[in-house]
Amino acid sequence: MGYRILETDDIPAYLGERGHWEDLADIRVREVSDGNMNRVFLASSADGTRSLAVKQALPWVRVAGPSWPMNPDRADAEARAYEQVAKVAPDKIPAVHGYDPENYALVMEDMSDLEVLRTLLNEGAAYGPHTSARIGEFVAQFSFATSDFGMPSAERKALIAASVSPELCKITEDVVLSEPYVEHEHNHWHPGLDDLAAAFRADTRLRTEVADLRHTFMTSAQALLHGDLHTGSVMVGRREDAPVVRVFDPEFSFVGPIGYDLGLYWANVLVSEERARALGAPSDHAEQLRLSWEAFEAEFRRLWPTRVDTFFDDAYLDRFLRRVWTDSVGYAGTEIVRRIIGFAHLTDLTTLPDPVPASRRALLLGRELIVRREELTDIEAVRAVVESLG
Ligand code: SR1
Ligand code: MG
Repeated sequence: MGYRILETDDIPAYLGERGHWEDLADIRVREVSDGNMNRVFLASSADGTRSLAVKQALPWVRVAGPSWPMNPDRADAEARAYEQVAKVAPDKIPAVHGYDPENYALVMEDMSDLEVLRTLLNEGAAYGPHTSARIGEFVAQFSFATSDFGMPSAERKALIAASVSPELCKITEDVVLSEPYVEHEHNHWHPGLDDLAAAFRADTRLRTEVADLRHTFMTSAQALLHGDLHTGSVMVGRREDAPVVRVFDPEFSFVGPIGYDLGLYWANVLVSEERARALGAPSDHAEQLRLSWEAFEAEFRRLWPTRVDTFFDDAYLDRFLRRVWTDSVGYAGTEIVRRIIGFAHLTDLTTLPDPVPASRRALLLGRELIVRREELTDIEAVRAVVESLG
């Protein structure tokens, strides 16, 4: 790919060259790469008063290595998503100090005073009253602004064209929206799930419903998405004694169905609930779908009077939100299933003393959400499915 792949020792000079750091003698760097795809470095001054994060996309999937090449222009998608969110919800993303498209590197706010939501949940923390509401608002603000309701038609068409992200979308179309339902070398699962994995591959009704969700993902250009909004893409904490929620890592961003973002969050919430249940830990997890949906809907409705095209009337808003709800339920199901029998699993389940009972419940829940999404028309209906799992 002919660009400079940064190592820890390169970061001081790199930050100096890019004008982000002057005193290069006073800089400490450590690599904190954690996700599946990229490298992240933290640079800080010796007294800790200054710090920055540098994130670089590699020309392959980080956890797989060069055997799984991947276009680093996913960093362009990430920078573009941050640019759009910064216009409408700057308090919900890290500050971006600069993007270097030649080296696919972002220089951003250091968020190491915050914690990854998944990490906290795995340690037994509650969500608290703010996190899911902020996520719902985030999805509403970002999606409204980049939809045909928030953006003039010509500008929207330009955004759609600029945001086409074939390789990253193909990952999702494969690892989330097809591979778990067929034989594929990427798939793996706990031997205690052999029967369910086989049953899912043989389940023609399930396959057709996943095909429908996959086609919607491929064709429904509703709004610019985060594209991978799981609990590992959210950081939480407190600053100046106020709760802070930051969504990060939008490299899978593209113009797609809004329900994909909400659904991914819901899936990860529901899996975290299964972890808490398996450990017998009291939790507020069961409240989180409601909190996120109510905040999403309230914010979308609050923005509606500002829409740029008033041919879309109030009755259409109701219809549109119902469609987003139904898509969200379905995509939540696909995200749960792929995280248990597909390529990339969740530590929520894999670190349980016995992952099998919770994984079985989650798989069955995922299937119900996919195949019954049209009839699960409200929170109570989804909760009834969760509680019916026994
Ligand atoms: C090959 S990438 C597998 C998963 O990691 C990313 O975080 C996305 O969730 C993707 O589906
Ligand atoms: Mg990620």
